[in-house]
Amino acid sequence: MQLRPSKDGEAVRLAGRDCMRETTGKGRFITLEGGEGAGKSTNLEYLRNALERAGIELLVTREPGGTLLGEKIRGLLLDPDNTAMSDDAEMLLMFAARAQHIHQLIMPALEQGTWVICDRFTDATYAYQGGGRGVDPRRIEVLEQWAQRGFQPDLTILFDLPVEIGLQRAGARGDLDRFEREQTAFFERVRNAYLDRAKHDPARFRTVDAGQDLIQVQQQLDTIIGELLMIAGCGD
Ligand code: T5A
Repeated sequence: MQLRPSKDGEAVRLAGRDCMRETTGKGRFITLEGGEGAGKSTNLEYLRNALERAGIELLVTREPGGTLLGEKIRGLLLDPDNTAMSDDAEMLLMFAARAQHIHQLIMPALEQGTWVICDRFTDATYAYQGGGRGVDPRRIEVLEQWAQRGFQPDLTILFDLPVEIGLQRAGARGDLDRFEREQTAFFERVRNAYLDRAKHDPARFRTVDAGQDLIQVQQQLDTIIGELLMIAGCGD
C-alpha cells in the first residue's frame, strides 16, 4: 500500500493491499469507547496530557467526524430532526465518514509515526447500530472490511458504566442529540454489545469502570498509560 500526497498536499490516497495495518509506520491507533456520558471526552484530555508529557506526538480526533466531510455527516447523524433516517442509511453514513477519516487523517498520521487517539471508532457501530438498532453484525463486518481492509485499533479503552448514570451525566448538559433521545433499553443493548466485544478480544480491549469518581477512573487509566508508555519505549 502506498500513501501519497494529493494535489492540495493535505489529503492522501490509499491504494491497493488487503491489510492497511501492514504499513502504518510506528504510530499507534488508540480508540476510546463507551455509552453516553461515559467520560470519554473528559478522560481523553487526561490521556493526551500524559502521552504528550512523555514526548509522544499525537493526533486527537473523533467519530463520526474528524474531517470536514465527516463533521458534515456527523451533523446529519446527530440532528434530532432527522427522525426518518433508516437504520441502513445511518450505518452507511457512519462508514462514509469513517472511510474519509481513515483516508484523509488517520492513515497519514500513523504512517508518519504520529499516534492517533480517536473518540469512538468501529466498535461503536457494532454497539449502537448492531446492539442498539439490531443490525446483523455480519452486515457490519462487510462494510468494515470494505472501508478498513483489516485495519484495527492497536488498543481500545472501553469506559463502562451503568446506563442510568451515563444518561444522567449526558442529560445534565442540556439539549439531547438524535441518539441521546433513545430509550434506556437501547442503551442497555449498546452496553451489552460493547462488553461482549471486549470479552471476545481481551488483547485489544482494556475496560475501565467509568461509574467511579473521576479520580478513581484516572487511577485505572494510569495503569493503561503505563502500558502505552512501555509500547512507546519510554516506560520504566
Ligand atoms: N455513534 C458513533 C454510533 O451510533 N455509531 C458509530 O459508529 C459512532 C462512531 C456520537 C454519537 O454517535 C453514535 C454514538 C453517540 O451517540 P458524541 O457526542 O460523540 O455523539 O457522543 P458521546 O461520545 O456519547 O459523547 P458524550 O459527551 O455523551 O460522552 P463522553 O465523552 O463519554 O462523556 P464526557 O466526558 O463528555 O462526560 C459527560 C459528563 O459527565 C461528567 C463530565 O464532566 C461531563 O459533564 N463526568 C463525570 N462525572 C462524575 N464522575 C465521573 N467519573 C465523570 N466522568 C465524566
